[in-house]
Amino acid sequence: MKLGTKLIHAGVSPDPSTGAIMTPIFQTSTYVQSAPGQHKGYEYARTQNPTRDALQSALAAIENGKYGISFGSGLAATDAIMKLLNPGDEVIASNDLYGGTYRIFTKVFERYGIKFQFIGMQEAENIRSYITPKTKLIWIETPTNPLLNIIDIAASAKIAQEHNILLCVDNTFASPYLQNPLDLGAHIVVHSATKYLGGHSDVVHGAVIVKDDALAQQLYFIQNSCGAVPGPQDCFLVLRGLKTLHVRMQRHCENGAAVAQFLRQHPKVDKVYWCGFEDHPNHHIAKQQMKSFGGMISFTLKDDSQEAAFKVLSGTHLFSLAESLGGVESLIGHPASMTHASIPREDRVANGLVDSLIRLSVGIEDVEDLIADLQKAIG
Ligand code: P1T
Repeated sequence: MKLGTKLIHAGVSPDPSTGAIMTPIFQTSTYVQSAPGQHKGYEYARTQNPTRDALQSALAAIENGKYGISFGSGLAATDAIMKLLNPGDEVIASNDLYGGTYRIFTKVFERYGIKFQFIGMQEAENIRSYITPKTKLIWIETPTNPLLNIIDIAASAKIAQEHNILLCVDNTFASPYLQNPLDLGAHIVVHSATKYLGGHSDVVHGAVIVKDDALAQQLYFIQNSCGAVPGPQDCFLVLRGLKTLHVRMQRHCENGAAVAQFLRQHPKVDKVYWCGFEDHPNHHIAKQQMKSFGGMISFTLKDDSQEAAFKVLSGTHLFSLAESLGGVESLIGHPASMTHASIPREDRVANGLVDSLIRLSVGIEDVEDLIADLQKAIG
């Protein structure tokens, strides 16, 4: 079955009691048993919920995995994956990544004795020199947030497999419409479903997808034991969002391409970060592993003062100044003070995330209006 059909049908079937085509929101904390131990497969709602079950099955299907495990946020999903590790274990992570991911790694899990190395992975072979006998996990985002670097998933997976290390890919920026990391050899896919999967800026949600039975059992155990589960209404919203992911992503990609080209020819714009440009350092890898190039773009102005960047950030109307991404409406953000403020400035700047960087999540409005909005703000 192809992705568009899976997005609409996977995991859902008419409600047996009424025929309702939409999966009901099972807003309940518990389930009645007819005698101790005699129940319909549901005992307590932290452990199981039918709305969550439908979503988890759909998530597994659209990432070509076997198991989907849902969480209350993308970071709760990350938290669960990190709990697969033990004190003393080491993680190699890409040096450009969501600030909240950096924060949970360095401020929470380092305290529990896990060691992190943040490295450039544009050359996947670079990973090899950081592997030690204690390395248990390689963590990548691709495209990265916010600099849109591309990391070769298949090459990273090969290195991980050779050393018996888990490879986790945060697929939030690409979504399963653009790439399926499990098909390229990754062991774990994680999503902030708050973004493209939900797609309407109305829910916070996280997802983990795996193929391996034992890994899935460990993750379900952590989901239930630690309890960072999503509510049924949020599961319903993500399930509904999924149904249009392919249609939305197609437009995000078209609009992203047009906005990237517009910015690139603008005389006041300096660098434009978008993996669809032929001269993007890893464009050839993006072309291999992605179906198209997405709607996330970052850029700087030739006037690299904070004042000039702030003028653009507060000068758009259709692009709303806000954290987050992947919704139908366009957003503009300032990573240094917003989404990536938790990364120390010297580390940020060393990796290219300068104070004047502006990030766009290009929505699915009419692109002529979006370009006019940017034109007005940039001047
Ligand atoms: O916000 P939450 O659902 O907990 O997801 C965290 C997360 C994980 N991974 C990536 C790649 C992300 O971009 C995020 C959240 N990012 C933003 C809020 C942002 O504006 O970049």
